[in-house]
Amino acid sequence: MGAKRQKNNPKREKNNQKKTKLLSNNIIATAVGLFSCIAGFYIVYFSNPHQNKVVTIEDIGGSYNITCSEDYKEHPIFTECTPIKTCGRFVRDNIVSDEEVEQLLALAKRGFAHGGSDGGASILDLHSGALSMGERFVNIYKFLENDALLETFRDEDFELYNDVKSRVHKTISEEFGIDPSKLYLTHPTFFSSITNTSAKTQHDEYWHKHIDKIQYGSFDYTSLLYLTSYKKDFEGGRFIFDDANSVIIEPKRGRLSFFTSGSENPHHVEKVTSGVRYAITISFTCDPKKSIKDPKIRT
Ligand SMILES: O=C(O)CCC(=O)C(=O)O
Repeated sequence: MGAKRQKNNPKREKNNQKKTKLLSNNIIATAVGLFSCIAGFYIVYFSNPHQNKVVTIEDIGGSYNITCSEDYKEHPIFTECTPIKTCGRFVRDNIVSDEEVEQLLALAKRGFAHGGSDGGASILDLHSGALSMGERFVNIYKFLENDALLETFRDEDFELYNDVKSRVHKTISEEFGIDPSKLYLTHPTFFSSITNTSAKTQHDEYWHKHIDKIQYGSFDYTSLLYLTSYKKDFEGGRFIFDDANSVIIEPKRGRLSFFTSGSENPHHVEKVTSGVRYAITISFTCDPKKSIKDPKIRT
């Protein structure tokens, strides 16, 4: 009966026709969307041999070479050092001992105890003295009284820090075939501490994809020495190279990762979801004008 009434009502019939047209348009759009998703899935599936699998740098042998980007050509070139022909990524787990990691971690914790960012990502730079504090930075060498400074930073800690830096310098020089006297420590080289506290300023937003050569200018070789371990001391916070295979480095105590700093190595750090992630970023340049000196306690 209802059907008959509808048949006799031209306005309603027109509405029904409109609805049917809309419905068939929606079905076509859904089908096209579904097809694109399936096609997209197959393209990714077949072009990425590591699909559905976390590819850690260990899976691919701890190191590999990649083609250098053009970034370095926008800066002075030092033929014996600048990464023009040889670029790559490495991980080494045997550069520092467990005891040395503990000593560096204790040093970092004592330093950060005097400040710390309100937004969860803090830095402590022993070279310049920069320490995150609230939403800004202070110079810890000016901020602390002499006694507090000497209690926080002991001579033996600075000796170890400089010694570890020299070992990292030697390792990078050897792996990339650079004369060590042509490779220099550069700014910024710093301890970092990351928690899951929400970011308050741009400085706290460590998780964006970036390229060190573009972000910092002076960097030619970046290294990271991890002082705490993924899954043991913190969750999240893995280091990810943002290219086709998204190769992942899982931080662990004493693990050194190093790589050329240009666009061949775009990367980001996942958000830390719990615990505290401590690391040291140790940066090297081929430009002697951009070199920095080893830190000294400045009382
Ligand atoms: O701490 C890390 O693993 C990387 C940090 C980083 O990407 C940076 O400081 O530019």
